Amino acid sequence: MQSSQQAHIVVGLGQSGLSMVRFLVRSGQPCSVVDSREHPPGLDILQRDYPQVAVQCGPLSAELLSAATVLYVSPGLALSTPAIASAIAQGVRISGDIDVLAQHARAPIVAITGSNAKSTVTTLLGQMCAAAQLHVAVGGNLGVPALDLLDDAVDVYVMELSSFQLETTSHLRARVAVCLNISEDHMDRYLDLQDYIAAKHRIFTGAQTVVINRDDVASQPSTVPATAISFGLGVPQAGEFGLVEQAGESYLALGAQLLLPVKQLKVRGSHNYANALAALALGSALDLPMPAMLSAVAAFTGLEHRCQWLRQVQGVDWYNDSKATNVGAALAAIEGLGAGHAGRLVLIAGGEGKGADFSSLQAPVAQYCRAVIVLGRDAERLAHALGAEVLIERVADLEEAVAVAAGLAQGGDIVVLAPACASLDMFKNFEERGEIFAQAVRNLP
Ligand code: UMA
Ligand code: ADP
Repeated sequence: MQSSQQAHIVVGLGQSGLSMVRFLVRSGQPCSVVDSREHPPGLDILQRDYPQVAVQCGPLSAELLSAATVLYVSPGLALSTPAIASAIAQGVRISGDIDVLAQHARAPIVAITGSNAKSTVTTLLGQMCAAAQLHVAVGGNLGVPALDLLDDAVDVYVMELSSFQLETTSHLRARVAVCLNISEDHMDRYLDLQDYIAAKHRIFTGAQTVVINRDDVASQPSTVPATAISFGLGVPQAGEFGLVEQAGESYLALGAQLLLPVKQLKVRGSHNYANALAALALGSALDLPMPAMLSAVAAFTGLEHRCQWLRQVQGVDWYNDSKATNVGAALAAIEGLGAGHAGRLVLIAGGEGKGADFSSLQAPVAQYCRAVIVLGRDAERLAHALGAEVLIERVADLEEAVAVAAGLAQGGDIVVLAPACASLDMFKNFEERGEIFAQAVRNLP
């Protein structure tokens, strides 16, 4: 293990840690790695590709970390982890993969955070940039780790950033930054909602332009610069993105200029219109041509596991919203799908609740749901929060949930998996949860 005062230590050996090592080795900077797990996921790759990089697995040593010059901390590790906190107290510099990307990228960075819709808006903006013939790199919290995208041929980086990544990022200076929305998430990691919001708002540090959500005050920076571009579901003022009703039709609009009737979008629900408007605002901050942006919006079919329609069985529509890993996303599904279907939703929910308060689900569930099927670690806590106004069924796994839902739903109903919880108590990730659900739905007679 490196012991000099110039030590650069990568803390955590998941995807971010490995990409950090790849970058440091490529740039000729000596580094070592620590991970609190005995068998971190990237260990085999590290030992095969970088035998010269020392690695120490098992409980983190405060003494070792405090002797470093810089710690590149992976997002899955809180800075309050005692060994990291004590290194910070000794004056050790903290960085992370996004911070390093920002210091080395030669092209502008679009930085996208928020409690929900990050992946959707990041992907859509990436498609807008591609439609505008730009060489665009899309990734970050979504897909490819940031430093694996670093390339001088890139014209623009479109980066989805989590609050965890932002905690270790001090040099972002994004060309344009947005916090799409705020609702409670990751309460097992933050002291309270304000602490979580403060991490999210780090995205605005040094940004040239910001995009703001007019409908969500908590998402807005404390000082809104004059160059800000806004989006929201209301009627837009000049220079703002919003929705305009004309002759019984609703349009995406820029001020008074009608851009596209929402019925031409391939995704439904007001949250998806907000996402399209956010991407248009970000694209306009990059000066993308409007026709290219609108062709991407019209072609966008949404992402898998996000309120995705699966099939209709005996008049019942089945949706997979496995990515609804927090209460805000589950609310968007219940209210979006439930509009016009009061009392006709069968909701499948539960999992690892991340310390969330589920009480805001009670009223919409009572209004829209015929029944709720609960499972996973926080099933009882969720059932308790939903109260006695709705039928609640408890099940052991997703296959049973699908069978019970099929028995409860009647023609014209909607069944949706929108867990309001992370998947990690029962599944590898939300994708695996969504795939198992979709398979069970495909198996229905
Ligand atoms: N861990 C330890 N000890 C360590 C290091 C990590 O126990 O020493 C644990 C963490 O607590 C966590 C897991 O290992 O449970 C993974 O942590 P990590 O930091 O190694 O994660 P990576 O593999 O680098 O993946 C991270 C993001 N994961 C997290 O922030 C937890 C991935 O986002 C992201 O795609 C990837 O970097 C590339 O940028 C995933 C995610 O769940 C999809 N993100 C959260 C979310 O979207 O809600 C924030
Ligand atoms: P993120 O990357 O922030 O998790 P995703 O685009 O993957 O965002 O969507 C996560 C969840 O949030 C999905 O359940 C999706 O249906 C829901 N969602 C998408 N857009 C919004 C929005 N504008 N407001 C609330 N929930 C949304």
